[in-house]
Amino acid sequence: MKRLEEALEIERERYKREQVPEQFKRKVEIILENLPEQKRRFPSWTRRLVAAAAVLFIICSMIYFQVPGKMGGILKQAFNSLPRKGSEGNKEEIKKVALVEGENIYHPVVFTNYRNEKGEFSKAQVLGGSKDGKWFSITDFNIVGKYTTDADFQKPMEKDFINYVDIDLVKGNEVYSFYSNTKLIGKSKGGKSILTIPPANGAKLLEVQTNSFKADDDFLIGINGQWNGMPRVPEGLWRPNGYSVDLDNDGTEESVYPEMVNGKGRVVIDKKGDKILIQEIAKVHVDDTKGLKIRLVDINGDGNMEIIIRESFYYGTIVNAYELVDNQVKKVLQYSNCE
Ligand SMILES: [Ca+2]
Ligand SMILES: [Ca+2]
Repeated sequence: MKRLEEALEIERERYKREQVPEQFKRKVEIILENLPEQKRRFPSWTRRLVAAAAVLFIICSMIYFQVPGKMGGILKQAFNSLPRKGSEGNKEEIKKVALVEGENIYHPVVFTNYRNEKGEFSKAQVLGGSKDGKWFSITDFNIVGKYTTDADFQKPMEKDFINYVDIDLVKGNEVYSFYSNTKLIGKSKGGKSILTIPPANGAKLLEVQTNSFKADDDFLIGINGQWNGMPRVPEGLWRPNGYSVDLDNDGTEESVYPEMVNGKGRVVIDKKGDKILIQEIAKVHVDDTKGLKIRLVDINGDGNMEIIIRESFYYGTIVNAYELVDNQVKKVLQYSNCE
């Protein structure tokens, strides 16, 4: 740069000596005037580095703020989970990453039939979950906690101790959409898993506390997922606990109802007169609207509606979920706190 300046200075002297026309002199002056500014510029490699950093920053900003839906949620959660100075590890943060905006990858299914003293629903029982077309039971998961085995439960438990456990099926902070027999009631956020083992059958059962809410029904199914749990709306039949809806979306409505055959109670799917047995039930429940409940909800998000049957006895509750595939009924999830 300095050499160029000197060269121009020499040229300028030469112009003076040789009586160069005014317009050429002016050109030299302009070049010389602009020299200090040129000197201030960064070398080219620095400029490239700054430009590359700027482009990278813009791309990251776009991803962080503008990518819609799940991906945006994942990135935000991942960003939020970065260890912060002064925080004690990031175990809690990692757990949050597994949940994208209240959604657990195992899509837990819960039911509730318990009202608190204010008449509101504030806790729910876990029925199981599903992921990538597979059904999951509580027993498919590792459970980590203070009391997790039959033997543990023989030990004395502290007063007011709540047996929170760590299990991938329900991490806490899941948002559940609760459905009644014919509609979506609303959404409620659930807490961490609480493990119980009823002595009657030794089964591992999970309960979650939920934000309390009111409903004009007394048996609700909660799903954790973005899909519509009631893609087709069941219509009540004239008989108790009977509903009609196109369960498997094949264009034909199925009726689901309890009936008595040969002295035995059962729930059937009636496909225009062709009956498919779903489950045998207690005789007393056939005409009973309190002990028996039937709900039709898509609990795994495949567009087909599952049949959830609850039988309630003085000594406990049994809830089974069935799916209808190719006119075959298959039990997919179950809950029982009695024999
Ligand atoms: Ca159908
Ligand atoms: Ca389904």
